[in-house]
Amino acid sequence: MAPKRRTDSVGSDKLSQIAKKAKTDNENGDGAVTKDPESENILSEFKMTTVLRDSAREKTVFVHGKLGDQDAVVILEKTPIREDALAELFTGSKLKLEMKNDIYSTYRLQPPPQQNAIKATVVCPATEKHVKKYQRQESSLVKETGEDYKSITLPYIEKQSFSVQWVHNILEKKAEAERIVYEDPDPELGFVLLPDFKWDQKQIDDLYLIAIVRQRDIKSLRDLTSKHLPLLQNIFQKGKETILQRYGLAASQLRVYLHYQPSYYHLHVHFNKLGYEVPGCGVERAHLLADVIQNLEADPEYYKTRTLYFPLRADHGLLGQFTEAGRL
Ligand code: M7G
Repeated sequence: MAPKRRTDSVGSDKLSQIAKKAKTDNENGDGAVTKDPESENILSEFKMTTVLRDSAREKTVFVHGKLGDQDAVVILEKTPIREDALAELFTGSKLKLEMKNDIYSTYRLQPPPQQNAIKATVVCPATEKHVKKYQRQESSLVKETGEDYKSITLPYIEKQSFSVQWVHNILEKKAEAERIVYEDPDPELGFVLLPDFKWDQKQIDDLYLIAIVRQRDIKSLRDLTSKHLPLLQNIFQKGKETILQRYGLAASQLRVYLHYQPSYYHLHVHFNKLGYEVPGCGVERAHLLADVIQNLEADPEYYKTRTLYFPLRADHGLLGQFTEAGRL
């Protein structure tokens, strides 16, 4: 078996930074954080109220609760077992036999502490929309014509969408500046490529980066026309080149796509390692960047005029708007 590549973590944010954010708003009020090397356990103060969702298969749990007087969502996720950690796992763990039958036996293996990390993501203060986003819910497939977009979706997202302050912080280097993998400063064609916060950067198997465009007025796929082709081609080309140079992963090993609907209405492109089955990479939500480019080359107004389909969760406000308009 070929050894799995691992990456050196490029300065992932420390929990202590989030602690600062939870406790005090910074002077700009933009939630950006400064580096602090110590890691204080703010989660010792976390008072959980509900488990919003958990998955034994994905080894994750989404918990809603309070950090001080603020609502918070904490996501805990067991991290993948790295091949370069196996030797230490075998030699340095405690093993307790659970059962033995013929040639079969199962054990409870207690790894050394450094092998036992859990990735923790904290959203604080969390809005009601965040709580809903992470709750398990049935979804319905919505059919949105170009007209529906203008009359139902656009007015809704102009009023109701998640704040993109975190995106502006990245573009202005107020947060995650040390995590940037590549940036093109051009105001029209430029973008910032950095690890998605779902990726702990410990192994390539679950590689996940996002490219955030510098232009601030492109909300989603729906806003794209042929005039954006140079921007999209630039992201595709430079994103692939950077990932090859930095992580040794060829373009043929990448899934590069946009979400429709996204959660955050500032255009960004997802780069995953092919084969990593991440939520949101299914056909009902992901649009391959290669297809988007081809569609715009064939028809400059493709995404303005096409009927697009996407899933919405039962409690999503936009689903209510489509129902009210008699479009479901
Ligand atoms: P999306 O298509 O708008 O929605 O993607 P989704 O979150 O439903 O997939 C936004 C992407 O940005 C997701 O993959 C998030 O994991 C990622 N993301 C969200 N936030 C708040 C951050 C952040 O603060 N930093 C980074 N690096 N990534 C984030």
